[in-house]
Amino acid sequence: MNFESGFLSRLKRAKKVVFFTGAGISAESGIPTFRGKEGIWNKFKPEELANFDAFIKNPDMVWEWYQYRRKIVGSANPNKAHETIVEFEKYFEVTVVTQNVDNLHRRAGSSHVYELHGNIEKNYCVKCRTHFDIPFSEEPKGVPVCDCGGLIRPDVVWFGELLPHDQYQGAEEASEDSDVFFIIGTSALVYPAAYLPEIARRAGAMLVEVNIEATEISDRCDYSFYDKAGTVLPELLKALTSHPQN
Ligand code: BV8
Ligand code: ZN
Repeated sequence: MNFESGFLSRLKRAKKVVFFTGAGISAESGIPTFRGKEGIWNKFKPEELANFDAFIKNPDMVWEWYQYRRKIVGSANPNKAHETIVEFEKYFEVTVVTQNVDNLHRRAGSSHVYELHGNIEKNYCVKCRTHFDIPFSEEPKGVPVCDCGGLIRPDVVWFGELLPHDQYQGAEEASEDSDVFFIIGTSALVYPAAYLPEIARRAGAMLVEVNIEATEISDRCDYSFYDKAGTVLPELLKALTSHPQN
């Protein structure tokens, strides 16, 4: 993959780089995306599952869906895209802002990660809000109940729920402050996360998309690289570090 010299020189002059990521960055780790051909939304409808009413109406079904996804996440590993983002920390001040709940950026070793939509490996009681961050065994099936009688739910942000204030605020500040804002593996359809690229652009950041296809956000990006994140990012790092002088 060849990178335009204008792009490379602007990236080399950058200090602060944000990587805004979505499910596509974890696709090469074997975790299905939401809206792709093999996306999990094809089999299930988000309104049926990723919202509080669905959970209250059918807690066992929603709990089992998350147990199924936790199993996939548990056997997945960070891929070259996650690992290259960690390498970028040697050359830039890097902030990761992820919509993913799979914990792969942290497991890869990224130092600054904002998790906008929570973390599938964490749970809390809907009544007393006690946290249960240990994995629940697969048996007995069905939603676990807290000692206080409350249902235990995954610590993820469902549709219609507010994002964790500290995470969104931190992500917003990092976006406003960024010189380069990478948009990796996201359809950029889910708000308010999808506002962040616009916030970065307005603040003068260079927007760089990495996706296997064009998205909602493509025409607002300065550069788009259409290939897998696990291919583009390592090649970009190689291009950056093999001609340090120019
Ligand atoms: C809220 C966690 C306040 C749970 C998820 C405006 C403002 C505020 C809210 C809204 C608004 N407009 C609409 C809303 C409502 C809603 C929303 O955005 N709806 C959308 C669908 C229109 N937002 C909310 O409800 C948010 N809450 O704002 O509260 C409020 C309250 C009430 C009323 C108003 C406001 C909460 C949103 C969070 C929902 N939680 N998940 C769980 O995971 O189970 S959303 C889910 O979508 C995931 O978090 C996921 O990360 C996110 C985004 O999806 P993507 O990551 O982009 O994944 P996708 O499959 O779509 O795309 C993958 C991409 O990768 C593709 O482009 C593909 O081409 C690419 N790709 C594939 N392979 C590769 C690749 N790229 C590179 N390399 C590869 N190998
Ligand atoms: Zn409780």
